[in-house]
Amino acid sequence: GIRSFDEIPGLWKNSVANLYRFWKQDGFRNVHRIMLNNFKTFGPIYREKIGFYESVNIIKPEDAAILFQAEGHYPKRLMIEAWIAYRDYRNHNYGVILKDGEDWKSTRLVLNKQVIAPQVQQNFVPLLDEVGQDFMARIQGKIEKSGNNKWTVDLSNELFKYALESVSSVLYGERLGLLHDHIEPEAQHFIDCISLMFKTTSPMLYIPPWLLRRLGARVWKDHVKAWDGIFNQADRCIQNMFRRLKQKSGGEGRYPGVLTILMLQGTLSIADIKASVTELMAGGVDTTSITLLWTLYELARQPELQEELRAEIAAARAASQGDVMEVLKMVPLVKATLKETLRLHPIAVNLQRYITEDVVIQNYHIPSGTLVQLGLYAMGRDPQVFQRPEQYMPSRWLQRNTRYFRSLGFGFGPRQCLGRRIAETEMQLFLIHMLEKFRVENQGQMDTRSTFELIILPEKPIVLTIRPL
Ligand code: HEM
Ligand code: 2DC
Repeated sequence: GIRSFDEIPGLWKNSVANLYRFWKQDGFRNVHRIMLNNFKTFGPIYREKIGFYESVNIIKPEDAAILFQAEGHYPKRLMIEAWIAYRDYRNHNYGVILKDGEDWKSTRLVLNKQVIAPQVQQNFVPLLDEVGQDFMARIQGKIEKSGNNKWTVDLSNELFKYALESVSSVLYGERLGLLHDHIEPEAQHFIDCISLMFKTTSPMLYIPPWLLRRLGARVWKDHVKAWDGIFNQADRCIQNMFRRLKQKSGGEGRYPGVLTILMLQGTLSIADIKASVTELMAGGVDTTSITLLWTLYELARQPELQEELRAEIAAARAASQGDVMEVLKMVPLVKATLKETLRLHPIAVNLQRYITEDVVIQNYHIPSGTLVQLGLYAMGRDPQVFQRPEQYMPSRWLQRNTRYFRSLGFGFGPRQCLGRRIAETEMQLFLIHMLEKFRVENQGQMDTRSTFELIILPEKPIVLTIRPL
């Protein structure tokens, strides 16, 4: 017979005690490791309640399929209360990340056409390609300045700037100039605010922001400061475009960027456009840069893999006769490399939905309305899902059996990552240019662990050495 919801194993009966235990384990930074441990203890499904956060957790691709079939017409993921609280506090509109129901759907459909539809990629490619080339020129400059034909560096801030320059070029159709030697302090402040915003969000997953606000907690104050910095800078960029738009009409036929198109089109209100463009700008920095950093970290450990990728890229270049769009169609191993990075180092520790119908998973009945989470980090490391999961091996993605609900780094379905097309294009172009010009090495250091600050990121700086080929 099918077992009941209350028979699901796990720690959910005393949420206050669970929060205390969680806190003692430094759980706020170890969410991903605690999750691995829970699947080991309880099996492929467990129920959990920590403080105010209640969920059912699953790990198998087959169960992910059931979850996403039950997501309904308006898929709803965990609402990040802290992000909502900030917007309410400052009277800002919700953007696409925080919207819900019909309001989410109609906004998302308008944005889809400009940001994620396959046809728009050709608009992004020339912009992102140029940013990629500029980044490589910057590295070359650093190498030359060093005097010993190499550059040893923690690339994270360089990659933040690369990512922000990339996403801004697509949103605003013009360059911010973040790859120059001297950048505006506001831009660096924006980057710092995003990291702080993520970091201060994680405790507020378990303890509600209204409570922390009433207690005058530091974490709430820092969170507000961080979002203020983000909104101010995004607003400055958006206002700039407004002014330009009023001055001159028609920009010599070149692609004007997502923001201008949305404004000229007039389907979304100005407040809605601002809210979603701010989210896209903020969502486009740490995500792609950290994924690229992990990729370089893994490639530094496998020089042979770098060679294999170089060969693929060289062949694609030769066959494409200068057309970058064509190159992107001929580099399956480059794409597999990024998937492999997201398997071992996903940005999102889990994917979640409030299910809209009753389902049966692992022979347990789960009622409609339950928050069900697919443990993406744990699935990527499950030997029953991926053979030899500890091995970084992009070629596994070129086999057929890796297709079914396994490549989920950007989520799934109509609520998947809106920035996916930008992210993938930006990261593919980065790797192509990087491998065409440089070799990446490490200092023979040991494994770098990750930490949870809402997104998963390296616990310690990753130092790499870059040499010209
Ligand atoms: C949502 C991952 C880059 C903007 C998401 C989700 C994931 C994700 C897992 C939730 C999807 C779901 O619930 O099914 C990633 C990864 C990235 C990345 C791994 C890069 C490696 C970006 C970029 C942007 C962005 C570059 C902006 C340009 C968004 C937005 C949503 C989202 C707006 C919410 C969409 C909605 O609620 O309708 N992302 N993301 N992301 N992401 Fe990304
Ligand atoms: C964090 O348990 C862990 O792409 C929670 O670009 C569940 C959860 C819910 C939503 C996820 C979040 C996790 C991680 C960060 C994500 C977010 C949805 C979008 C966001 C995955 C897994 C992210 C990083 C966006 C952020 C855009 C923001 C700056 C406006």
